[in-house]
Amino acid sequence: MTPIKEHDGPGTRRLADIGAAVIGAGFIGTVHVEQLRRIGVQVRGILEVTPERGEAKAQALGVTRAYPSLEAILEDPSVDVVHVTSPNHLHVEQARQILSAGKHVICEKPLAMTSPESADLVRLAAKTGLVNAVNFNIRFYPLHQHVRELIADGGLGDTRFVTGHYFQDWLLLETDWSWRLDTKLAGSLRAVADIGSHWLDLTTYLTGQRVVSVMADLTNFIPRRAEPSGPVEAFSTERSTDTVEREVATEDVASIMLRFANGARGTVVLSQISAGRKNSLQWEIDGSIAAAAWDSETPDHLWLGHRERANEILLRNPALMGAAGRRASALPGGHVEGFGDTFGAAFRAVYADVVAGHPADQPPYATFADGHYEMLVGDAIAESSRLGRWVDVAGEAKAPR
Ligand code: SOE
Repeated sequence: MTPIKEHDGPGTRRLADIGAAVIGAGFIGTVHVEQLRRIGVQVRGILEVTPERGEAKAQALGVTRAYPSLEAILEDPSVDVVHVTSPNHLHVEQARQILSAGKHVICEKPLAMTSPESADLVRLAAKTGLVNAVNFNIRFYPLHQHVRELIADGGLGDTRFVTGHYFQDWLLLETDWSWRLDTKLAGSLRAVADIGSHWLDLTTYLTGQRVVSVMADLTNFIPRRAEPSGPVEAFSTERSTDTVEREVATEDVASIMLRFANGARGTVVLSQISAGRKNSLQWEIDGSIAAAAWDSETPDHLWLGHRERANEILLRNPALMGAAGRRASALPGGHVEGFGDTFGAAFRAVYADVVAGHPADQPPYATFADGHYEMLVGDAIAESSRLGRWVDVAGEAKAPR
């Protein structure tokens, strides 16, 4: 594992001095806690919806403190960074308070409920000069770090066609429930905001090309669902049999055509109701001289396609990857790195800036500005589906015809 660069010089913080607190200790919040420990950051405590739930989760995670409130976190001088893994509707206010209190922030995606809110957060973050990140962790599969360098160095030629999918089945049944189905807690987009944002951020990151125009069709197949009493964690099948019927209108599936800034075209299809697909993200990037493809179910394998010689499979191996791929790798080749490891690799990049005391000029991790851009893409997708025509992403130059 590449050590986080700790700058020499007077007054420089060391990673071991840095403290973090995590808001939310559900499925994803727990991964945050575990991966922070993995990279050597002190987890000072967690905050949950109630003090009792916080105490129980702190006990289960072996975390010393269950904070009673966000204010208590912000008053703790031993906390330098706060991770926000609460439901979407809390992201903006919590991130605003964290930045205003002078602490760095890592927020789960999507950054906000609306793009005006995310724009405000971008302005506040820039004003404070604090490290601000959105956890688009999938960038940090080591092979993705390698592919970004490969494409930037012309390894595939010009990017022409970008395709793929992100399929899950955890919301297939009418009895499946998540706060993400409630627009008051999650926002007006669901599959697009929850998993489409990952795929769109990732392909933009890998190709270095922004999506500038979209043509989308969003569809809901399950208009009524049974909401159980009490909290339900993502992918959990444990729930109360005491339920209330709820109307749900947000999209179960999405079909989206894409135009990229350099004239490349693409399509992505999203679904949270595809039986047997537990968390299946696939992409293929077809360039003018070669192609590459990846499947999240075999994350250490990179397919490389050629016209005039045999195709290849690169098995993640620091010895065979570029500097970025090596930096993101924690284990030698053949020792598969997975979903949770990407959080550690992402946090190593973020905390290198925390140790430095400010964001790098062009951070490898997603910043609030990247999170805001994904909100604008979401706006264009929603409008395109409503109008039934191509819609440009606000602020982006038109794609070449
Ligand atoms: C549910 O769709 C979810 O937990 C997402 O919210 C995460 O971002 C994704 O990494 C796994 O699935």
